[in-house]
Amino acid sequence: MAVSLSGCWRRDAAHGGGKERGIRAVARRRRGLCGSAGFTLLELLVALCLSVITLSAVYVVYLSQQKTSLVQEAVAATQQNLRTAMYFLERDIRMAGCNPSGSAPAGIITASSSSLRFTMDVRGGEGDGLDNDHDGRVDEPDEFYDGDCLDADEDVAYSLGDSDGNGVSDLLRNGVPVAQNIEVMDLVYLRDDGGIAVLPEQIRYVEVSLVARTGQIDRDFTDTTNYVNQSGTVILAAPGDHFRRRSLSVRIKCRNTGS
Ligand SMILES: [Ca+2]
Ligand SMILES: [Ca+2]
Ligand SMILES: [Ca+2]
Ligand SMILES: [Ca+2]
Repeated sequence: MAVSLSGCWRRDAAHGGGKERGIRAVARRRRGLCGSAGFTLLELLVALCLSVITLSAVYVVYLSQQKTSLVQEAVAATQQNLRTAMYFLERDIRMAGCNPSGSAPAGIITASSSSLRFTMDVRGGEGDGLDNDHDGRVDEPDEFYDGDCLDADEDVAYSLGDSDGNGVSDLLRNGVPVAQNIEVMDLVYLRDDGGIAVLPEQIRYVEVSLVARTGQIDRDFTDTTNYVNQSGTVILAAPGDHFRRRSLSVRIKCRNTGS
């Protein structure tokens, strides 16, 4: 009997054990199903870390590109200042001493390595009612001169000065700024044969060398360049600061002066 009961218990136990295994299997399958539909905490943390790393990399690239763009804009503005300064200087110096009538006191008045003043007769005859070129017709379009250097823009002086008070010199034309942040203007005067002119009336060429700099510093850059003129003379020794600079040097021929 005992053996029989024991056998039933084992059968029941065996039967019940099968149910339990079935329940556990179902639970495992459910857990499996739940696992495939969601994320574990570890997976979320890994995804979060990857997102932070990716966003950080994107932000660094963005900052780098923004800085590069700002530097390029500053350098472009500096180059534009340089071109503007040279445009004015070339335009006016070519006309220095212009004296079609032969009676105007036109010529180079003062010439130093950092400033220049000259006169020319290029205005006044257009509407003065006179036949300035003595060809029988009064006030023609090409009758621009009148034998004096007293009209507007006939007495021109170039120098450097800090017109806006930002600590950097600007190119001044008759005291009026025409180009900002021109740090150096170096002027060399030559005779017609290329030798150094020692008198204003000898000046046939003016070698103009300009150095312009950016308005803001670039902390990742240090300027170690020695800036020289066409003769090789240093006009600005390596500043060692964080401003970017551009230079330009041109030999300008004075059509109306020199020997
Ligand atoms: Ca006239
Ligand atoms: Ca005339
Ligand atoms: Ca005149
Ligand atoms: Ca200035």
